[in-house]
Amino acid sequence: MKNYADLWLGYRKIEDPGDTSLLKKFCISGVAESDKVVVNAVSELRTGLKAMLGIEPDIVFGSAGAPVSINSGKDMQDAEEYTVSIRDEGLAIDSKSGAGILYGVFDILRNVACGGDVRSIYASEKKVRPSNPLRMLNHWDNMSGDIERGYSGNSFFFENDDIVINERTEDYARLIASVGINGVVINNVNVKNAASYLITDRFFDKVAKLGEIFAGYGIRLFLSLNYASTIEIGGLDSADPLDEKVIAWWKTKMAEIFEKIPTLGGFLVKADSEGRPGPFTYGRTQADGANMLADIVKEHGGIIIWRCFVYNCKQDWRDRKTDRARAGYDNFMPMDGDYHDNVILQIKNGPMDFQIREPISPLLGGLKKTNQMLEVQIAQEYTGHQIDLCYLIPEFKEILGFRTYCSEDRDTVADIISGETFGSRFSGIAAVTNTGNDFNWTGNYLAGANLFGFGRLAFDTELSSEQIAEEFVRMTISRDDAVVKEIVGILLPSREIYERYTSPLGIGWMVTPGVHYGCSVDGYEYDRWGTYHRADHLGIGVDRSDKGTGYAMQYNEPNASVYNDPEKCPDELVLFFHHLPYTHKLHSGKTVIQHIYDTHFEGYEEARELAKKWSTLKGKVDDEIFENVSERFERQLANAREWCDQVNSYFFRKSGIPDEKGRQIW
Ligand code: GCV
Repeated sequence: MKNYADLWLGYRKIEDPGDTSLLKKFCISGVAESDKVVVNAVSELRTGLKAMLGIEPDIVFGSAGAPVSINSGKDMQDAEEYTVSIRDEGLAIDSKSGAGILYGVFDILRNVACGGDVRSIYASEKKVRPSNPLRMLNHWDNMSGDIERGYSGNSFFFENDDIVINERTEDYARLIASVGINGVVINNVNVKNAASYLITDRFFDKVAKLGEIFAGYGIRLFLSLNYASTIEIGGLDSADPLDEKVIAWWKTKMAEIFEKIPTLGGFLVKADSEGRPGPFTYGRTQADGANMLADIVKEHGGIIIWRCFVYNCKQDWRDRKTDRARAGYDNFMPMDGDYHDNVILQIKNGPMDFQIREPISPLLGGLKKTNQMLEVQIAQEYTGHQIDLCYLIPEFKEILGFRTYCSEDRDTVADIISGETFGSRFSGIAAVTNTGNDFNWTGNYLAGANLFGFGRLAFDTELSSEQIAEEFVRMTISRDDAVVKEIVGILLPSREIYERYTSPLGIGWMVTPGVHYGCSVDGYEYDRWGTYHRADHLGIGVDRSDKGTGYAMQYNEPNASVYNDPEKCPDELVLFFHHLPYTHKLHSGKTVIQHIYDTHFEGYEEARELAKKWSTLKGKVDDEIFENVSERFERQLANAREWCDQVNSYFFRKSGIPDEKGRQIW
């Protein structure tokens, strides 16, 4: 008996399946039968159909093309395309790669599991090409076994400074491949303990084994790297990217690493940020650092994913022109075009740090000559720690749909990261993942919707939040239409509800310092001199207009002008960009202060409604799931109450303006 849940690969039996004749015969073409990914795909098809329908299908193979080796670029994305069609009263799956066949299999199994009518779904040939070349999960798992910003137990990769490989490892690969993930970084970007660096002889065999398991599901393994490894483990006194000794050390090291771990895709690097070493120490640029490593890994087919989360966490906020939000753009824009072609810059969705509402980073659409990747976070660091429900897919849809005005057409974030806008070979999307070794993988069962949804959306950015939620519920919890409707109805508004009882109008950061759960209105940990929100008795918000920090001007027009003007700026971001009197009228017609009061009271009530809806599902969903989510809702309500009371009383006391609806403010 496994000590973890199957989640959406549970393949529950279908009692009344209707016409299943097409599912008895399959023809797989374009690939070799012996390809490891194809072998896994066939095994999955058999397992799924047997469990759901009791069918043991005939599977034949058509002609095979030349084998495709897994890589991280556009050519892989092309090879991952698959078609499913009806042929000779059976189903045919065609692709140029094993991964494509695997995705075709999961397409069919998903439709069966969701209760779809296979005959009509595949009546005309279904051709699917992933929207993004790279679709990655970033683990912030430490070798000790704990997870930075982990809310669902410990790591299932590491324990006591060693690597764990067991049945769960393979099932994890299956789970994430089933939603289209094709890259995974297994260790934290904060690579700290030199004694347990994964790029040392001590770990090569096990990392290679992990790489093979992932490769069997079309997933490439990546590692986070300590930029100063030359010093930490190399015995050198420098990590200067232009120093010949440093370059020589990396050349030898990389040759060894790629020889020992042949499936490795490359590295993810956090440099010059939050205490991590980087090229700035040597007066070099981020491009110098990234290019040095990229040039060396190139001959091994590797890529360097370099994070743009570079800011000075020790900045002196008393200087009102200094602004953390500006840092990404200020540090990376001047070198647009300097990054070599196997470097990808990985950019957090917002300029700060995964707050519940931020504008889109101006680097996305600012950079025009550089490979770009979007980084989002499904680990709910600032969005409720997988205690509070926060279905993030609607937020990701907004991010992807944002028009950057970086070109005449195809200018959305989705267009840019797909590689289409600028014709990039390497691009894509990564999520800081929300998994751990809890029985249900994500702490809260419903947080599984973010893991499932991230993968589905990364694979097909056109899918709606609703469709993704519905698939998740049908595959993971219940096929009963009424139950599905209820749970989808709980998931969909949860992000906006969370926003309402926490941070209004884009203000952010009012969380308990360090922990990032629970309300602390003045809690921004990096400003020892004041408050992040800059509230006084007259007003609130950060002036990022051209009269303030100038951040608004980092956007392309017309976005810059819209954000720069409080009259044009969308309400939900207005305090991110402007310092405004509490009496300022929003587009909604409400004053800022009344908006704060209303959203907090409403948010709390809406959270209560969600919990109430969930309570009606007792006996209609598995008890384990029911109890897990109920217990989380109980904690969420206490948290929401606390937020509502603290925020409202804080701003009532600051502003002296009563709630126009006369509600009790504590
Ligand atoms: C992995 C935030 C988090 C850190 C995280 C960092 C990052 O600051 O609080 O835990 O470090 O982002 O993205 O590198």
